[in-house]
Amino acid sequence: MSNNKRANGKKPQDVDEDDLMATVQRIAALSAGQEDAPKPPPEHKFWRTQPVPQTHEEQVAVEADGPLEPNKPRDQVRQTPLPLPAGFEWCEVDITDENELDQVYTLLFNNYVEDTEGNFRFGYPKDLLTWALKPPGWKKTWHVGVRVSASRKLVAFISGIPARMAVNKTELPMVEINFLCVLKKLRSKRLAPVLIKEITRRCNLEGIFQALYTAGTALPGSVGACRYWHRSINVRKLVETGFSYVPIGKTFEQQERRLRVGSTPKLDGIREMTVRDVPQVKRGLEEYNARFGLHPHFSEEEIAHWMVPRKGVVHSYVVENKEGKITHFFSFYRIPSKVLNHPKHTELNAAYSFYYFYPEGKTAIETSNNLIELFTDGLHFADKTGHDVFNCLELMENSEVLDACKFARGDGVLHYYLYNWRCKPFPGDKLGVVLM
Ligand code: MYA
Repeated sequence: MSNNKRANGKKPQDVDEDDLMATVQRIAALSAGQEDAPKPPPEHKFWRTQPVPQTHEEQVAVEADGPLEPNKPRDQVRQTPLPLPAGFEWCEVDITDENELDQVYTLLFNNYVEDTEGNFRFGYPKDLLTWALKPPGWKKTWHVGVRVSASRKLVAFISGIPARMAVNKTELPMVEINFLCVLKKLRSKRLAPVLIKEITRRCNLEGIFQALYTAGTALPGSVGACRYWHRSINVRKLVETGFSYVPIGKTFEQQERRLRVGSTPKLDGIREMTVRDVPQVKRGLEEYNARFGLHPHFSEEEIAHWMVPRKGVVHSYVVENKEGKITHFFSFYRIPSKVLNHPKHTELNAAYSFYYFYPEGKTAIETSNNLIELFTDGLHFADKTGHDVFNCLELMENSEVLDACKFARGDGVLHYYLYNWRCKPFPGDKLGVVLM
């Protein structure tokens, strides 16, 4: 969601006037000597000390993949937590405890990622947090919080979960880092680097030296960047909240008609995935994902965790042919966003494209049509399960369906990063991994 919605509620005809005003103000500032040439790039006091390629040039020039720093034996890893400012202390958050889960939920609900205009903020529900933070092999030591010693209030959080990742066919045990969050009041005090160093230490202690993470922010070491695309479903709500607008020259009714989602699925026999489908879905994904430069390897246990439907969290569908073979698989997960300061709407229900596979056709067009059919049914199910918008990133083969399925280009870009692993950056269609 962050920075990725299309417009801030302006009618399109307002845009030119605003742009003109901004230009006039900029010229005035320039002539008054208040603003000069482009700002210098950020110094990255923290990131320049970390094992990530420092510049894009360095990254594209990589000749051989590999770690930037060697693994350390356990006894050479710092054994004690990093120091925190007086009055704060580390904690391991127990996600299985309803009260502690609630504290993480509340911290994120009030402080996590917002769009650039501050109209929407991700509101990860508790059942989604449980799903995202407790995959097979999860570790409590990787759910790291900072509390105020006196009040016990949770004021910062960072999490890691284990994953096996293939990078240009090299299989690596990694940690996926997510949900880095610092209370708004404690921002810009260099707490984020401390959280990152502490989770690095905890991962190193478990013998993990590589990480995968994504961020809306451009930082050193990006291995790929993908734009967000949005497929409106509940057009009225999206327009009313300012998430999208009616294009110039179109009426609201025309826009609504154009974006109406099919009331029945297209693919014969498409149904919800069940636990019995796990082995076939694992095989299908393994085969399909192999075409990407960066992709996960899921065990059966992980497929059961990540893909078997959980109401309101993750939705997965399969097509099984007459011989009992699963030929198609499609999944999406749900992240609602809090609508900030709106008189009528409080929540926007967004579906996010997750993993899929489908049969290749005899021609490129046939193949592309098969994928379009699959996404079309995905949109149908997203609508049936109450989602207002379907979002996807321009990765995997998603660009094949964007026009045909009436997606609109978002403002936001998501950057992918690898920690302590040197490789050339990937174009979007070579990225085969989705984080929450
Ligand atoms: S991405 C989601 C991030 N969360 C949010 O956007 C929520 C709202 N924002 C906040 O809570 C704060 O603004 C955060 C920064 C916490 C983001 N990833 O403490 P500071 C660098 C990495 O004064 P604050 C997600 O969860 C920044 O460039 N670094 O800043 C994945 C600067 O360093 P440098 C970031 O605003 C997280 C320094 O922090 C990010 O108060 C992956 C400033 O610190 C960011 N998203 O707090 C983490 N934002 O001076 C990396 C800012 O060098 C994991 N910064 O430019 C690395 C792998 C670790 C494990 C390795 C194991 C082997």
